[in-house]
Amino acid sequence: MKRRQLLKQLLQTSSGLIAASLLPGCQLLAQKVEPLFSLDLFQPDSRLPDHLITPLSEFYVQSYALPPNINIEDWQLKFTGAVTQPLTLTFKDILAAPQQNVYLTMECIGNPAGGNLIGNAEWTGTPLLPFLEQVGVKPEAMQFILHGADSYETTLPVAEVMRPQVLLVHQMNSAPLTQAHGYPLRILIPGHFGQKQPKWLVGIEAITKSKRGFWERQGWSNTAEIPTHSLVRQVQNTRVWNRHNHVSLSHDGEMSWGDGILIAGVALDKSSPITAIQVSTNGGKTWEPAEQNSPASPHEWTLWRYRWKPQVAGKYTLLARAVSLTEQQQLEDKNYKDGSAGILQIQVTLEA
Ligand SMILES: Nc1nc2c(c(=O)[nH]1)N[C@H]1C(S)=C(S)[C@@H](COP(=O)(O)O)O[C@H]1N2
Ligand SMILES: [Mo]
Repeated sequence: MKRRQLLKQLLQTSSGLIAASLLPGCQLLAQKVEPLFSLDLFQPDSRLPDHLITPLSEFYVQSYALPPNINIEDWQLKFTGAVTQPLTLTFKDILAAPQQNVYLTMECIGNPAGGNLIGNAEWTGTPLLPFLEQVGVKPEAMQFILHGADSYETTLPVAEVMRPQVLLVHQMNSAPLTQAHGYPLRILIPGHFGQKQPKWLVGIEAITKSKRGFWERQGWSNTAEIPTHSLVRQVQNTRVWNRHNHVSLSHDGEMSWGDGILIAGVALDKSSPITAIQVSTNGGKTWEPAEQNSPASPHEWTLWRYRWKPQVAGKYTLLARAVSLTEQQQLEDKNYKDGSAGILQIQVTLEA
């Protein structure tokens, strides 16, 4: 088989996960792409929604191997290593613990500027901390290894995992996790890229020295903290992303540019609120403030919109950058293996 044919076949696999794992940063081929934001946002009296949930059909899947097939009756979560009292939990134990819902945006560290390896969901689960207190983490423990049933592993410092925000989750948008997204249980470690959040979680092991995980051994950031960054997702009624960043608008007609153009997107930071979104329609020469919502959790993406009122036809380069309490997004990526924080350039042609 020719390489092109092979790629085509891989891209057509239903879950897209083989494609995604063989070709880092590769986009799942879009079905019909609906606008992400409602054009009602164009009405002056409208407001940005509080949450924007990524439909399951569009939520990226990134798995280094095929997903394991897990029988819920056999599934166990084992706490081992440098702990005083090793513990084994069944799925019933997880459901019997206090439950909470959180909105959290998951993004792959391999997501290029403006890419689609990002999605937002409401997750349901229980905090990990009480279980760790129950097992008694020994003072000499330095890190935890988080083990997936597919033999995936990643590590984090003890203090990072022993935060009250760290959750064991079994539902995504009020439905059990699908097999591709980690059924029956995954861990959420807020502030970090997806690689630190194992799916099909089966083991939490305290270790007394440091170790690198699967992707970290291949040079990806060992801290994998999410930088301050913004992504343009829509120009008028057209979705935009890294592989679809040219938009042409006519002067007249229903979706013309004559009455102004809606630009909308999302922004994310590791742990602090997004304080400003700035939009440039001239390739970065000047910047204007966009309007944003203020999610209760800094781990859910911030939504923003900007009304552009161009006066003359022509070609424009559109950029959006995010500012948080700690950082301002830069134009170029410093090191893509730390996660992309670069800015995608959107080319907009306004016809006369
Ligand atoms: N067990 C396991 N967990 C995993 C992975 C994996 O391959 N195996 N991939 C990680 C990576 S790199 C990312 S970006 C997220 C993706 O989560 P999603 O597939 O639910 O979007 O899962 C993470 N958790
Ligand atoms: Mo990832």
